[in-house]
Amino acid sequence: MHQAAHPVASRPRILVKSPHNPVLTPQQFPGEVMYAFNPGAIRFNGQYLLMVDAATYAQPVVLWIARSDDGVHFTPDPAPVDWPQPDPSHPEDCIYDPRITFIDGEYIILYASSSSSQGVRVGIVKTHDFTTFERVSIASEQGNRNAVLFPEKIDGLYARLDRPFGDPNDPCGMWISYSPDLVYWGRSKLVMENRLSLWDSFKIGAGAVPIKTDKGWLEIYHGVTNTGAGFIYRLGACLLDLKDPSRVIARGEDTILWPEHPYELSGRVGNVVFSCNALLEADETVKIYYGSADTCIGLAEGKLSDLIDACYHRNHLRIRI
Ligand code: BMA
Repeated sequence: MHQAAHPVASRPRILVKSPHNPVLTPQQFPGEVMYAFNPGAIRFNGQYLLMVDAATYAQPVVLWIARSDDGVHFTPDPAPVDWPQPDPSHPEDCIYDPRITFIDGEYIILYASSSSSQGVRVGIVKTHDFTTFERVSIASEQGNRNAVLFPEKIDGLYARLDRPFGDPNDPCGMWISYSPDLVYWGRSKLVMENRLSLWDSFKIGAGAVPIKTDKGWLEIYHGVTNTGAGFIYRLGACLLDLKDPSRVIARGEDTILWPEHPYELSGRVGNVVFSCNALLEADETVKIYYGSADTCIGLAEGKLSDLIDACYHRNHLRIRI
C-alpha cells in the first residue's frame, strides 16, 4: 500500500546511463593523460565533438577535443587544443570546464580561467572551426566559474549564468549577467540558491548550455551535498523564463543523475557526476556527456519531455522548513 502510493524507488529514471559507459577514458588519449572529464559538447560538421578537461602529467589541465560519428565511440585528436596565449592582465595557469555555445555563427567557449596569483575567473574564447581559437575576454572579477552562455540573445544582449563565490567552499548560488559584447557584463542578479533539505543543499552551479523549450529554458545544473566524508556532486533540472531567465519557473526537487557506479564513485575526486553540456537531438532525446569522478566521461540520455516534467516534480519525503 505504502509502496504503491509512493513508488519512488521503482519509478523510471529520467536519464538512462549508456551501457557503453564510460564512453571516454584517459587511456584512449595519445598523450600522457591521467584524467579526462567535464567536457563541453556540441554537434560540429556532422559529428559529436567533446572538448575535454585532460589532466596530464605535465600540466594541471589542457583542453583536448575528441570526435565521434555515433555519439558513443570517440577518437581524441592527436594533440590538445592550441589554446590562445593568456591575456597579459590575467596569467592563467589552468583552464577547465568549457561550455560551448553556438550563437550568431560563432562557437563561444566559456571556461574557468585559473591563475595562481589571481584566482578563478570566467574566460571567453571563440572559434569557427575548432582548430584555431581566439581570445575574447576575461569576463569576471576573481572568484567566478561555472559560466555558460545562452544560445540566443535576450533583449539584444548576450546572457550568461555563472557562479560568483568568495571562498569556493562557501555555499553559493547561480547568477545571471548580461553583456552587449561578451566583454562588459552587468545587470547581475541571483537566480537560484542551494536548498538546505535537498540534494543540492551546499552549493549549486550552472551546467549545460540552456535548451529553449516552449515551457522555458531548460537548465541542467549541478548541486553539491557536503558530507562528513566529502562532497557529493549530482545533477538536477530547472526551467527559467524565456524572456526573463532570472525568473525560475520550476525546479525539480529530485536529482536526475547521481554517482552510483565504480567509475563515478572513485577516481581523482570520487562521488562526482558533473556536466557542462546537454545536446538536444532531432528526435527530442537529450544527450548529456558528464564527468565521472573527475576521471572519465559517461553518457546519459533522456527525453526532453521527461526532463521538463522533472522540473515540476515534488518530493513527498522532503522536510519542508
Ligand atoms: C568543481 C569543479 C569541477 C569538478 C568538481 C568536482 O568545483 O572544479 O571541475 O569536477 O568541482 O571535483
